[in-house]
Amino acid sequence: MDVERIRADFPILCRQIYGRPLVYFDNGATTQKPRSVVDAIVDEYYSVNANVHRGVHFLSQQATELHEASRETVRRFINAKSTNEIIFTRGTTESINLLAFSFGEAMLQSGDEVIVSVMEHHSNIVPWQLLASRKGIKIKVIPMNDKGELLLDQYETLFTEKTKMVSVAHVSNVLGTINPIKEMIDVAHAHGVPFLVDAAQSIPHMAVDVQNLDADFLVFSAHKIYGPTGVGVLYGKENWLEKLPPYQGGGEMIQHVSFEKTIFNELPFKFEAGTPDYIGTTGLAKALDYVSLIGMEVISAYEDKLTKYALERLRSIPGMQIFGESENRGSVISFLVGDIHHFDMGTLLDRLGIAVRTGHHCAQPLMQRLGIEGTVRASFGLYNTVEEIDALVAGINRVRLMF
Ligand code: 7TS
Repeated sequence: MDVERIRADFPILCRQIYGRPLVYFDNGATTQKPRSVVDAIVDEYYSVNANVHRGVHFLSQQATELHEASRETVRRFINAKSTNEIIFTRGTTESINLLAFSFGEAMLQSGDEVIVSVMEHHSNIVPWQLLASRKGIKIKVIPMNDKGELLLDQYETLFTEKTKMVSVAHVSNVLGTINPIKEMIDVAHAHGVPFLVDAAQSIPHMAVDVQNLDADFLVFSAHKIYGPTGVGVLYGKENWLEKLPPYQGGGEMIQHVSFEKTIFNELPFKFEAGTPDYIGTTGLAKALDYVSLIGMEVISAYEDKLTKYALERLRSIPGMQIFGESENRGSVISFLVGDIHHFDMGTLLDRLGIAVRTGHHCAQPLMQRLGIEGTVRASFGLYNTVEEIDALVAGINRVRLMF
């Protein structure tokens, strides 16, 4: 992988921050965008823009074709069986809310149980809690060991005849743990329970195949995979989505409306009320084209090398404590150094042009489990380099000497 050529595709990487070259290590929060994505968005606004699905006129048809071609690009990227299984949303959070609402309405009754894990992002906790307060369901939590690995034997014991859904992150946004999601899906299916994969932190870093995983539902955000903000995906097996009621009402999701009765549209439109972000979906498709051209396996291998190097270098820093020591891990590294507050570390690294995230990373229950308030988090993307990791290590050492 020619990382310098890749970097040249991302104009923002040329920026100087406080007179130093930007080192962008906040990819877990959002990624930077290649020129091809931004250009596609600008081009569509300048030359194609019209509302989709409703117009007989030329531009509307062209915009609709682009929008539906993007759905096909997403289908191919995650190897779904049909474009009917690809619902466009605003992002991971909306995808999970959509499913929790819709699945909850149709399938759950008071006393039913949903299983999540201790390392979930708030977006995969709070929608189920809202459902819990509305429907009286119970949330059960898969615990982990001190290395940040889920305890699979305990997971198995959580199932009862009341279990109706399992919803777990593929990769932890704090620990970097890659959960054995395929194995976990098999266990859920053995109990006749569907499984939702939160792929927000896996989709940018590895090949994800919904048929191979046999995932019932899978969600992700475009902005974490070099695409635009405001767009995301809910994948669902067609036989599940057929059974579920709409999430929101409005245009696009209906076939016919009278004041007596409304007939809902077919999949996937049943779940897409209102004007979709059809320009955003073009941006998402361009981003998927971009990473596909490099190859997800190539990206995975490169980031793996980078992460191993970073872990080795970081571990050599006196007082370094890394949270998440799973064997199977992605390119997210959370740490604390001595008793330096994560916020101080982040602020001082920023002065050196290094962008890291600090805080609880929207995973407060996990922070509780770890017995800390927050961490510093460096998360890598395909354009990061070994030299940037050296700059991070030098930066941390500099901050360390100041305290
Ligand atoms: N699930 C996981 C595992 C995530 O990491 C995130 C965002 C979400 C869900 C929500 O995604 P959204 O696009 O709907 O916001 N994670 C982070 C993060 O780690 N720092 O900022 C956002």
